[in-house]
Amino acid sequence: MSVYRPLVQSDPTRPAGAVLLAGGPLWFTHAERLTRGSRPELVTAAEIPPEPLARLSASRAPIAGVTFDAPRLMGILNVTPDSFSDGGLHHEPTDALIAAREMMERGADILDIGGESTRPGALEVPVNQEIQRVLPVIGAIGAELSIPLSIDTRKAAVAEIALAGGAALVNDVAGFTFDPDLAPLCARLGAPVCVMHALGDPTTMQHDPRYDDVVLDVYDFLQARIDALVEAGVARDQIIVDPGIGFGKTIAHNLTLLHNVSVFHGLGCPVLLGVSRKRFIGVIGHAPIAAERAPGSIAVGLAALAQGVQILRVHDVAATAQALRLWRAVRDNKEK
Ligand code: HH2
Repeated sequence: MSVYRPLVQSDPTRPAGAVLLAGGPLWFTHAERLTRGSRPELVTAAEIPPEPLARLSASRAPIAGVTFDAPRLMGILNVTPDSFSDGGLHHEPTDALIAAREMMERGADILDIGGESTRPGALEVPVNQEIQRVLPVIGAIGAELSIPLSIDTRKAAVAEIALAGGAALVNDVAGFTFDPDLAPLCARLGAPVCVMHALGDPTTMQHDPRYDDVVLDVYDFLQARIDALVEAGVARDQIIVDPGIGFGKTIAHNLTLLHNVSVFHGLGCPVLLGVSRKRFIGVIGHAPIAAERAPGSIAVGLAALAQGVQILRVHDVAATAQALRLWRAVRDNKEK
């Protein structure tokens, strides 16, 4: 089976035969056909079979009230003592609320609340402790701010309480493979989901990860998880996909996925990407301190947006939003 990586363009003047990517405004006339064990082949859009072409081009439905006619930012709010870059900063609901308000005012479209670090080597947090961390924060933000909240959890018990408390999306870094009750719960409650690829669990995932073909392996995993979620009753148009940068991946794996990221549009879902402050940014960008990795994170994020990625998950909302405004102004030759 082949998959198609659209070669995405953005100029307002489009040639005849250009196909809108995910409903526009980006478009493509050619794609790379990727097949296991073969070299990529350049094909025209007209050579892509109807089914994959329809998935590449269809508009994406809004999810949790967020539309995908423009790039969106998901602000990260970790309510953990040990997250790799913002651990311990937002432990108290009042601190989390201040951070949430600032992210919202500075350009976040959605906030992702997490009570369990999934950095490499992290240990599992007991359900009750995870709930005690996230629930007061979700309550405090929901009472004051009007912004969709995502719960970053692998566990049905945590998701259930977070959704009842006002969260609007379930973001599972284990791709709904950790807790068999999570997908049926989301289906029952009609909750949208973000399904991310990870190889192994956080405790061991960076111990020599290997792939047959990293792009196609991650693609096939996400395709299988979409099928399983739909089978469990989750609406297909309420699924976001994420290749899971840094989760069981070497730097070379991360770079290959990022270089080819537009291939994931072939899954027919909005694509979310989390590169913010991750280790490869520090290594390639010569920035050993995680909090100093905004420039590299933004550079990688903008490159992904140029390939049509719909949502960036970021720590540095204000800096990313500023970069995004300028990037779009120049791309579209328009001040606003
Ligand atoms: N990365 C992290 C956590 N959740 N969710 C999605 N969908 N995609 C990601 O890339 C992703 C994620 C890890 O980053 P962070 O939350 O900053 O750190 P920690 O896991 O240490 O809390």
